[in-house]
Amino acid sequence: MIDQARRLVVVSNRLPLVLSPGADGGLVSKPGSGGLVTALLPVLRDRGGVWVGWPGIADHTAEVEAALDRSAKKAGYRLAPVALSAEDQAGFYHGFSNEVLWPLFHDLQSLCNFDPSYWRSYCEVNHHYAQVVLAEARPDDFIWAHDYQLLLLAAELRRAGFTAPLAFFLHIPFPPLDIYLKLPWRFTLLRALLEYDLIGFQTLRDHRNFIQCVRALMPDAHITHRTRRVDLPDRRGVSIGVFPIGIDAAAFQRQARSAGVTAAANALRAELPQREVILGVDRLDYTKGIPLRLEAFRLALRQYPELQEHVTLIQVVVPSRDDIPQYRNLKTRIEQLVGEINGEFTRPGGWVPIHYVYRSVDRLDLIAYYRAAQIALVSPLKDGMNLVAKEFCACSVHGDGVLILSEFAGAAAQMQNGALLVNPYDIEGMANAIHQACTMPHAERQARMKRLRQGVSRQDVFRWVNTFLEAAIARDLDAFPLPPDYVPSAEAEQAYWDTAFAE
Ligand code: ADQ
Repeated sequence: MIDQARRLVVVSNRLPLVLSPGADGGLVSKPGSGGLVTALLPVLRDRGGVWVGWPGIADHTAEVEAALDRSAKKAGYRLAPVALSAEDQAGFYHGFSNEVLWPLFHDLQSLCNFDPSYWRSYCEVNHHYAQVVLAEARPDDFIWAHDYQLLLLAAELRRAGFTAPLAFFLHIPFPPLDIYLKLPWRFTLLRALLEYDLIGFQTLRDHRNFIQCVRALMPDAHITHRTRRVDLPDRRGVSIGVFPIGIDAAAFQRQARSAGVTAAANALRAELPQREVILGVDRLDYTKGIPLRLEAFRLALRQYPELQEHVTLIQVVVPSRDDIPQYRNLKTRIEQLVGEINGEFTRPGGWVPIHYVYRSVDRLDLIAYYRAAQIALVSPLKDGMNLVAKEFCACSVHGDGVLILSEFAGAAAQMQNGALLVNPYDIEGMANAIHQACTMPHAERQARMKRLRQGVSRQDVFRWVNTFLEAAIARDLDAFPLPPDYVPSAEAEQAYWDTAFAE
């Protein structure tokens, strides 16, 4: 069982809220968005503890402290801000985190900008986070760092003489050796990461890639316990685990059944009568595969004209990182494709094939979209997990939704028995999957969705946190069952193509 007495110190790039100057000159606090916040908020609220991170504002003033204290009182745990200058943000966050690690770890090395000044800033800012942790932490706290912005945090803490156990969870994928090797700072980074005592990955794929890198780049590392432990000559062993993240499934289900969401979903459906509603929901990000998805939808409409006027794609895109040129270009590309497709197929006074929503929608509106849709099209080029896939299933309360899911989303390993898996680079395959989903018999939809909903409920976020904390305390991962793996099978692919072309 988890030692409930241990206080939890969560360290992540951002605090789970954003402060910004309000119209009256004071500070406004807004809840943050994104997978990490969605996953951890309910847990810290229940256990109590400290969350260390950047508060979303450059100046660190008494006013910021006061605003955080007010929010912390409401939230039930302490918020410890890390002050980052605009220059830090540019080099550490926009630079190294989002122009080097993000594309590299999603296998998109050609999008990387390996600017050495970004690396220096990343080292300095990780040092800075370590200083705040040192000021906050008590010796018996449980310190849990999150994600690719903090790969060097443990090494910085160790350098300062900190000896308590440190755990880390990587929310994004870990790349295979050939891609990781492109990183100019590959040895330093890998060695620094091994200063954590527990490293958690989303999937066996990421675990395999990591072990492959350790084997190749660190000949002095001794890998044991069925690759779940790495020993180095100069330090104690590091546990390497796989913990696929979940969602607060019960909360999504409850909200999806609420009167407000039911009314909003019915209103959406009333606007699109007799139509199959396909939903895409993504942060604006080139890893999410939005342009290829739109091309697949266009191909489905061309190849299966019977879908025209019977299918509507609602694509919600949440603005993100729009100060990075690649993201602005992506936005333009999406708008262009939406325009082209609507231009080609829209019927005068009637059907518009794509409804494009470019804004952050609030949670209940998002759930209403999930509930109103019969099909979710989740096709990232690569994704650590992808919570949208799980949220859609939790909200499909009538049990007849169809999930089309990229085989390169971490979620594919757990959801392969219910979802229609697609290769997001294969436009024809995706177009066929759209057709298959639209024409799937009701009984098959229900059987698939039942399996998906059971999995999402069972493997929820509370179980994820509990398992991670138990693993951190046990330090021996042999007792922890490994989650399912996903590797495409030639037989399944052949069977798929045989069915796709059978008349
Ligand atoms: P993200 O890249 O942010 O997370 P994802 O897992 O899809 O990706 O999570 C997106 C989250 O944003 C979902 O919880 C969703 O509800 C929320 N969201 C979507 N649309 C929204 C909107 N309009 N307004 C507000 N919130 C919205 C990273 C990794 C993923 C990994 C998660 C969790 O990149 O691979 O699954 O962390 O570990």
